[in-house]
Amino acid sequence: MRLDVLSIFPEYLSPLQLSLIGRAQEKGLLDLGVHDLRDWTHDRHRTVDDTPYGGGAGMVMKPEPWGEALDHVLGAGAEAPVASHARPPAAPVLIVPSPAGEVFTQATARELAAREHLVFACGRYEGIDHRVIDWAAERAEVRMVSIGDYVLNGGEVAVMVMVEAIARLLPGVIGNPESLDEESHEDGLLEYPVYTKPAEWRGHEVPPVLLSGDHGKVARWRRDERLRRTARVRPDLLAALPAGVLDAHDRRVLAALTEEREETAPG
Ligand code: JB8
Repeated sequence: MRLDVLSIFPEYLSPLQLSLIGRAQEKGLLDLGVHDLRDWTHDRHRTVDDTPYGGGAGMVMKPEPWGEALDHVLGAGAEAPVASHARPPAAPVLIVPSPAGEVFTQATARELAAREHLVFACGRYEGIDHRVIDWAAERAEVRMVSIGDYVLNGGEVAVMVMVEAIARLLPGVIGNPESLDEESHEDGLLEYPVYTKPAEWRGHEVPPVLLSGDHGKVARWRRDERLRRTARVRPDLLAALPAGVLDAHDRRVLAALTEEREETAPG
């Protein structure tokens, strides 16, 4: 997979050279290019921003440097407008972090991990002149993406989050890919709590079932803990589960939770 990141703070992206993503690059699984948007300015001050049409606070990123930068990273084949229905499957995806975008989830990470070329455009200030997004949509699949309902100063940190979530899904990046299956958000339930040695620590014991050696009981306990935890912390996830994910035992565990809550409810 080829990744290109465009930013006026390319050094913010240097942690991507470390650890998981750095090793994936060394293994040739990932080819990462980080580019300084100012390389595509032509004035003495390397200007990337200007005042907003219509007035208002803050500055807006000028379209011209973005156009030249995208010409460069999208490369040949991106010159002519291509209708969305006519775009080849290997067409690049342009990801634009924005609090106004669709929410990035594990499903988004899986979709993007299946693509050949991802380009990330990191905005700053009040964002990028919207004509850049409209123009690019004729050349690439464009997705404005938010990593959550809070506001950052720019897209760089959001890109780090997305690149880590995507890169770890690529074949060969994670040593033990089985560890990907049972984790939070892969099947709509949160992960079960985990423990290691010692069996007793500062007066807190490991749940005895985990020391029992009964693999069936351990699996059932873990499933119950995932259900209980999801119901408690993320009832929205539980409500969104597709039909058929919960079996009769699961539903009994959840019904028992509701009863416990009603018994202890005040009044
Ligand atoms: C300027 O919170 B965010 C985000 C905030 C931003 C820009 C991009 C993303 C650009 N502010 O996801």
